Amino acid sequence: MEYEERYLHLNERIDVDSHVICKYKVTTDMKMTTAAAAIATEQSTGTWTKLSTLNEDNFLKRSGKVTAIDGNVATIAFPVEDFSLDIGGVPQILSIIAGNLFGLDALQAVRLEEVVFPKSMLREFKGPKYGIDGMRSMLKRPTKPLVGTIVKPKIGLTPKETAEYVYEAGMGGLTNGKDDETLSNQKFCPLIDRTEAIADAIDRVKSETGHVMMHAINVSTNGHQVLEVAEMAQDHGATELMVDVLTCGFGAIQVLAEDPSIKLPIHVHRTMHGAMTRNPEHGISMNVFATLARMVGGDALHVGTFGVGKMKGSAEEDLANKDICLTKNLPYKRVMPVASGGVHPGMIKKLVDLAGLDLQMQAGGGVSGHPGGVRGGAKAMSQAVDAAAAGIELDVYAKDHKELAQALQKWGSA
Ligand code: CAP
Ligand code: MG
Repeated sequence: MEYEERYLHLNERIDVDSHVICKYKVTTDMKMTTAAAAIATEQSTGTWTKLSTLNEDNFLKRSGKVTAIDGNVATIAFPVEDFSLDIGGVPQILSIIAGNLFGLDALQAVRLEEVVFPKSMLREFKGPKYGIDGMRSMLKRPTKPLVGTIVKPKIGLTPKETAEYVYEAGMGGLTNGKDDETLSNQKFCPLIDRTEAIADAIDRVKSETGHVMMHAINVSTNGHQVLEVAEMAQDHGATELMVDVLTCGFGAIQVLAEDPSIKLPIHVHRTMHGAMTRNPEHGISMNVFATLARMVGGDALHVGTFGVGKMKGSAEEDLANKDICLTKNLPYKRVMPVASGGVHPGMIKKLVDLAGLDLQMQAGGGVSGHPGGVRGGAKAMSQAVDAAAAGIELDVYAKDHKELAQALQKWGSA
């Protein structure tokens, strides 16, 4: 490759305050230095050949630098001035750190494993409005894991049926409910009718028992509509909003988190992430998406089930996602990590042992598939969380808790 050696800055000290530093795992027949230089040039100043227009000054200032090669992992530092946050934002960040490089024919596969932003760039984002502490305080739940459900079936229930589900879930002790990612404003369950009915159900739970819960209304939509739809949901009594971050884009979260008219926490769903995160050799690691989701202001984020539930993932990978939600290295409120996907009461102790108490457990089928119905399932989930938070084995706790015993009998324990 022409110019290859000029992109190599191995063993040089790179100023971490003026670069975005990315690690790429590369599968290639080429020398790793050549492959890494190909990524650095494609994603910064260059293209595939020497250019008459690339002068010494802009080359030195603007080009990505390969700063380390460790086995098949290349570290590339991109100058902070290559990024345009006022106009461009996260879409432009992604098109540098995770853009054309995935299609380079010379690489069989490449995966963006990690990104570290300099403080100056992090300061341009505000992070979550509420995060873990804000959500805990709204829900009057200072230490135990939050415990929630996804209304199932995913689609098909009417607003009244959906609200009845949420009411039963609240009466069974759940702190959180949420729409599923494919529920929007279909004729069988219009968003306004559903939002109002659910708000009423949540009020009924509160007035009958004092128990507080929230339910995230899915406001995922086109870019030009998201603020309007979120305001509409809020005006009709929504207590939380949900956005599918990868189908809508990170800007959808940012506009809701930063707009002063929106007062609700934002639950970040990651539907479609498997297309990019699942292949260990190619794509984008979930921890990159978690970093961006926290920067733009998500309050709760799906991080996986630590290798326990129905979706592909591992304890190691999902703990790394959770760490991004909590790390003090990012100057924002902490994001509530959400464990969802095939969760049922028998998994809760294992999830808490693996990931701790700052977690939102969430079960759809694991609540509404319970023999005692939604209320029975909600009670079983709540009992499992209580047991796990107190360090008690589920089978021991189940001796005095009928609903948990029924759940363990139906689904076993992890
Ligand atoms: C869980 C869920 C979530 C998945 C997505 C579902 O339902 O609502 O969308 O958790 O996975 O539809 O599958 P169940 P992830 O509890 O019934 O499985 O959080 O890994 O993106
Ligand atoms: Mg779902």
